[in-house]
Amino acid sequence: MSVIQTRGPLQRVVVLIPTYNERDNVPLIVPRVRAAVPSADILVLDDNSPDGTGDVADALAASDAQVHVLHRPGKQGLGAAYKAGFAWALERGYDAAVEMDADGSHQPEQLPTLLRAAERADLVIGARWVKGGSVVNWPLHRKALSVGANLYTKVMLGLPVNDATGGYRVYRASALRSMDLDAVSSAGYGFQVDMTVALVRAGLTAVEVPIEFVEREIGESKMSGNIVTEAFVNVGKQGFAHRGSQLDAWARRVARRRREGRWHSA
Ligand SMILES: Nc1nc2c(ncn2[C@@H]2O[C@H](COP(=O)(O)OP(=O)(O)O)[C@@H](O)[C@H]2O)c(=O)[nH]1
Ligand SMILES: [Mg+2]
Repeated sequence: MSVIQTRGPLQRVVVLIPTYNERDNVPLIVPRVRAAVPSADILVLDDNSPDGTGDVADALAASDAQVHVLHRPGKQGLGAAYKAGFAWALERGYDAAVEMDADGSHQPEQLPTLLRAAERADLVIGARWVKGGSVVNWPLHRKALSVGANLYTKVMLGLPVNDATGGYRVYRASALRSMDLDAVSSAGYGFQVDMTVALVRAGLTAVEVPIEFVEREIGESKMSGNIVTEAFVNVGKQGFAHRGSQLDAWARRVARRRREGRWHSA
């Protein structure tokens, strides 16, 4: 990681909350965010949820000028929703965009700590798999999947973070502007990994802050086999490309040293 510089406090923050069938969670999460960080705005990114989440969010927005809703035509995945949210935030001149699940897994009460950390980094990841981080109410198979996915990602991509799949994040707007967001292709959970890769490629810094992740109590997870497969295949492809280019660079170095050695001895 390069030298950590103070980047200054964040004045205008927007919390992006993607939703798909979260009608009972939205009225809980929105007031919690408003109470935890009263200055922050909220943008609910709803993919035309069949359960009417969009209407519930509209009702909240109608009574609070700091709550906004972006209605999208249909279910296009978490990544696509966030990319639309980033564009919305950048157009409106926010200093930072927060990623937060609607289901209460990412506790708004921990957001002030994440925002403070963002004064010294381009990206802050609320991390489960670091000292002080934890997961509440996850069955063993979900824990194993997450730990395994992070290990796989670390081995394949060599990223300088321990929870590359974590979805509770703060991005500084300046970072989003300098990242190649078009290169971020995953629609599902691989999106978080792709974003981390894009950030590191842009020469930016990430820090991790331990969080307590609480499994949802209401509604259903949208995690599916397809989403896991997409992430696995994409990380694998990028990993082979990354490790391949490292091998290539190493082979070139060896060849150069051999040539130079020959010249020196000639
Ligand atoms: N807009 C939108 N939100 C989604 C989509 N898929 C999942 N989400 C939201 O993303 C967040 C995390 O999803 P969740 O199902 O809780 O995944 P899990 O925590 O990994 O089990 C929740 O707020 C979901 O409502 C989608 O296709 N579009
Ligand atoms: Mg969840």
